[in-house]
Amino acid sequence: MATIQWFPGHMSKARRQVQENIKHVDFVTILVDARLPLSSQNPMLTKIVGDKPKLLILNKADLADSNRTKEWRKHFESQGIKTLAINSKEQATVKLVTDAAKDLMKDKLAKLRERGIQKETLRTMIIGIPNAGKSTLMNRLAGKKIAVVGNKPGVTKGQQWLKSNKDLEILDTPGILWPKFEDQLVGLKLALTGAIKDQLLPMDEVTIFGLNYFKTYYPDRLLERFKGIDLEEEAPEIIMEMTRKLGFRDDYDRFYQLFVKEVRDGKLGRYTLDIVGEEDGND
Ligand SMILES: Nc1nc2c(ncn2[C@@H]2O[C@H](COP(=O)(O)OP(=O)(O)O)[C@@H](O)[C@H]2O)c(=O)[nH]1
Ligand SMILES: [Mg+2]
Repeated sequence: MATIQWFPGHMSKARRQVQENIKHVDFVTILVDARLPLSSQNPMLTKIVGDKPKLLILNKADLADSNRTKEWRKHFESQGIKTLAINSKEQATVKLVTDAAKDLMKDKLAKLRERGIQKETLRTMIIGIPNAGKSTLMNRLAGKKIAVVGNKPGVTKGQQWLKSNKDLEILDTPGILWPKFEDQLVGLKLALTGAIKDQLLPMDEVTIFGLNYFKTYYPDRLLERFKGIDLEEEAPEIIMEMTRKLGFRDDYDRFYQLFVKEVRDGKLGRYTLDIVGEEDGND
């Protein structure tokens, strides 16, 4: 779990680092949590990435509601953004990302070929907020052999290109950007999925938000997991009832911990907290 506290100084440093590294890549790999395709984006993403070709990856797709993932991909694609939904823990990811990269860059590569330039290897860097899965994806793409490709002039000293295969190389330092803070609802979503530290928001609020969300969109999951739950009741009553039924007496904190952990671990099934059309990006 990331422990970064973001202050304005850290933000501008993170932004500078990403923008410096972006100069050396052919395209940028933006990693978001598929459960939060908007809420887990950096609020200044468009400005930071600029004109570089982008591949928007919805990671942790194995934890997300697959129908909503489809809707989100359609939404982004309709804005001309190339997307992919993956589980970084799977080997199949390597081919998916490589193929998407080649597709994203096919016009550029064709133009280069016309001019007699045969460019084989595409270079990218992974950027995203903490916990999006940047390290997991990078390690997956680089494979066990972690073939170091050597320093490239201009890239910050000590940074290297990791070879995924003949078509793809990844900068070994992912760009870590800050999450959205201002919006209360976004904060609750980030907390419920574990994208931000638990200390940042009260667990009772996170639990109530989660309970209400599942009540509205996935009531069957609650009924199945918490037998005897009365969905007609308001969240605080449900919490009291369930805490007692689980034998926790009046230790509500214990219920919050349990509930939030189970939601994060997918014990209540796959879910997506952002809904297409309900909110805008705030770039
Ligand atoms: N289920 C699932 N978990 C993932 C996936 N990608 C990353 N994770 C988990 O998410 C957590 C954060 O991943 P990490 O790579 O450290 O994120 P980073 O902070 O962006 O580098 C870890 O517990 C990973 O195991 C994925 O595609 N599916
Ligand atoms: Mg990491």
